[in-house]
Amino acid sequence: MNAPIPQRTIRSVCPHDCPSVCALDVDILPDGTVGRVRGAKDDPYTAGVICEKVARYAERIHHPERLTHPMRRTGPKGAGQWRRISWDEALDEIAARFLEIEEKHGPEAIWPYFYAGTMGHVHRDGIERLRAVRGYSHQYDTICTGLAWPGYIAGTGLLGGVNPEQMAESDCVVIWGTNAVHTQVNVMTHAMRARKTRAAKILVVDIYRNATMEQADLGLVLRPGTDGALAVATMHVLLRDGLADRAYMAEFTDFSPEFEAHLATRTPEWAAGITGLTVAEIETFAHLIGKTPKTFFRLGYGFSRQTNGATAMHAALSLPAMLGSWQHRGGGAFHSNSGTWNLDKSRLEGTHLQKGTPRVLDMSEIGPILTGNAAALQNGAPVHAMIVQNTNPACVAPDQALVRQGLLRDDLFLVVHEQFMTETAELADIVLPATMFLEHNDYYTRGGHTRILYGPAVVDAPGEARSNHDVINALALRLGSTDPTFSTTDREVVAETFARSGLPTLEEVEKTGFIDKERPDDVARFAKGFGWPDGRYRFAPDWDEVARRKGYRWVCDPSIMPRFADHWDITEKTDAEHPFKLATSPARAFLNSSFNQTAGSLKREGEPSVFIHPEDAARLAISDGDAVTVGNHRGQVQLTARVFSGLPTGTLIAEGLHRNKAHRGGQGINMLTSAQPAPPFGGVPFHDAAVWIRKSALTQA
Ligand SMILES: Nc1nc2c(c(=O)[nH]1)N[C@H]1C(S)=C(S)[C@@H](COP(=O)(O)OP(=O)(O)OC[C@H]3O[C@@H](n4cnc5c(=O)[nH]c(N)nc54)[C@H](O)[C@@H]3O)O[C@H]1N2
Ligand SMILES: Nc1nc2c(c(=O)[nH]1)N[C@H]1C(S)=C(S)[C@@H](COP(=O)(O)OP(=O)(O)OC[C@H]3O[C@@H](n4cnc5c(=O)[nH]c(N)nc54)[C@H](O)[C@@H]3O)O[C@H]1N2
Ligand code: SF4
Ligand SMILES: [Mo]
Repeated sequence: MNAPIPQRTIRSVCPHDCPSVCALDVDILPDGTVGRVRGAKDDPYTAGVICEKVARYAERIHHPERLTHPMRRTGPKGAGQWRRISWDEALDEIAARFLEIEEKHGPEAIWPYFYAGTMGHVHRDGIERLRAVRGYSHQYDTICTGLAWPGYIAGTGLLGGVNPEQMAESDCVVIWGTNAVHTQVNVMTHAMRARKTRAAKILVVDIYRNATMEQADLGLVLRPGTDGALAVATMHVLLRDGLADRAYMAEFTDFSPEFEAHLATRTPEWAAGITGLTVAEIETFAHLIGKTPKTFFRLGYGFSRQTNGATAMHAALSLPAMLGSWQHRGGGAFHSNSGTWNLDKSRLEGTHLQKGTPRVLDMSEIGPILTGNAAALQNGAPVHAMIVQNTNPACVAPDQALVRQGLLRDDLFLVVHEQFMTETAELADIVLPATMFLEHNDYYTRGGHTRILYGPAVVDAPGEARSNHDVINALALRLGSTDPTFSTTDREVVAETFARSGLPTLEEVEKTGFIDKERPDDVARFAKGFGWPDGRYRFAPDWDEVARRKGYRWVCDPSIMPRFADHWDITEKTDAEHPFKLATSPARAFLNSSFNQTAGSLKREGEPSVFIHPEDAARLAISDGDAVTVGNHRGQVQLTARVFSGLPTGTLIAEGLHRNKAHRGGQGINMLTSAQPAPPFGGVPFHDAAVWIRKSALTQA
């Protein structure tokens, strides 16, 4: 008998789409399987803490429903009838069909589609090489960051902020529109340190009393989509009560008499009418942040998932500029550091291979695109084939009815490379099994912090699962490309990207697992000026310049944008038929649609449900636990009512992306959300849907 291999612990990185990007210590058991997963104690941001869903990763990586071999559908689309095929058979058919479609309809009829199932750059972005070398349609990445990022850049000129570890040195941490306890638990670690060591106050701004607000000293629960009003009324109070830092504004911002006159009209009384907050709440908030120099604004994605989300982000970000919070250690703002990496990914993404200048299709408009919406298709030809990696649009994309209808088209050849039989994979012609992060090599940038981390392959992939990189290589070779990039290993691409970007060698990085890209503190807090030619923060954004710099494209008439930081009243309106606003806030134990098939997560989340205020429930004769239907002109969804006083009347909250089939009736929450690109540059208002709610009929399928 062979001597058993001793258990070992390896350093890795959480690959999921979460700003924390935790450094992990993973136990590899003697039989080569994954045991316990812990947060690395010696990583200053992770600090030994990870979320419960990843702590239970063994459940996910060794899940009995992992896909293990390629399959071809044998029945009608979506019927669930499959035949196991070999990789050669699968790749041959895909290549043949792609070539046939290129020939008949042109390369733009093929649309590779991906998102951030893994945040490893090689296995996430490497699909761009295939797109480039064949001249396939491009993807406009809007689904997550399309509203938040432009809103932030409009103010600072750069997507970066103060090292979030400095929250621990703050006297007041404002957690705005992020349910950090659910979505990036490490924010709480550093905020709580400030409370413990400095008696710092924790303020939370959200649309319901979520798990993060439960931990706050002051919680502001406002109506969805009204954050801009809170922000400008707060600025009104700061100016009125002598709490604005006029010297800072004179040196570092474009503050002007016109902006001051504009704010004079944005009274707390005006904002109270819009936000549903009281004047006293707005004034308390203004006084607390106004009298605390070390105030740290942790701005999340949640409040940007409103139709006016870009302007709301800009308005909230304008508070630290008026207060001069950026001047003080422990003060300032942070949303994402994704604008600070300066990596050369030209080989990884195959920029050198680009053939022609194909159209760029908006990923969030996948429903309208696949159902022939001419504007969404940019008046071009229909899409006839897709290869999908790292995303599950049939669950996560807006206007699910259209997404499903489109993916079911008989004249769409759909290839889905997945770890699980997701809603999207169920509709495929060919399904390919994918590896997980501990089964391939990749590097990861930490949007919510300052490090680049490396995660090596340490366990065997199940069955015949192959990595994204290997599948793209194999396909490109079959399609006739001879470029050496398609003969590389994932490790080689990591090493090459580090080298091109002037980073330490991969061998060097492997010793610790990370590279620290922390910028000098004065740079991070814009002490030498903001990212505009005049170095001034912009209360009056130049959205055109934002678009030019970042390659965004306008989806509205630029002249309709508010001139200054403001509340922009363009969210979806309630009416007699749709008297409620629904937000689809994140669940704690799911990550988008990932983990919604693991036992521990399912146990915690229970059945798909919706929070409703007791007064609304009473009026509609809805009791806690009742089956309810929520609907609008886009579709209907079955949920279970949870009567809860922690949200405003007229607001509904459904947490999480449960599996579509977990809902009675089989339709997921995105039946209700809109795929209409939100101004100025696109993006999805996931938390902004006008709906009705009623008790479901008693007869349930
Ligand atoms: N457990 C878990 N973790 C996750 C995810 C998950 O689904 N589950 N998703 C991951 C991904 S991809 C991302 S991008 C991040 C996102 O993480 P966050 O930055 O936290 O953003 P959201 O998840 O959209 O929503 C955060 C909060 O915004 C609130 N909100 C909605 N509308 C408004 C509004 O108008 N104003 C205010 N003030 N608040 C509002 C919601 O109720 C919610 O509590 O989290 C990542 N981490
Ligand atoms: N209603 C509503 N909808 C939302 C949101 C919301 O708040 N409300 N949030 C939105 C946001 S912020 C985002 S970012 C999107 C995200 O949506 P998605 O990017 O679709 O995220 P996930 O649902 O986690 O799906 C990722 C998929 O990738 C697969 N995967 C993971 N790693 C790999 C890999 O290495 N290779 C391959 N081939 N596959 C892999 C996983 O199994 C999973 O099925 O969802 C959006 N949808
Ligand atoms: S999902 Fe987020 S909090 Fe959880 S381990 Fe991954 S990076 Fe950390
Ligand atoms: Mo996201």
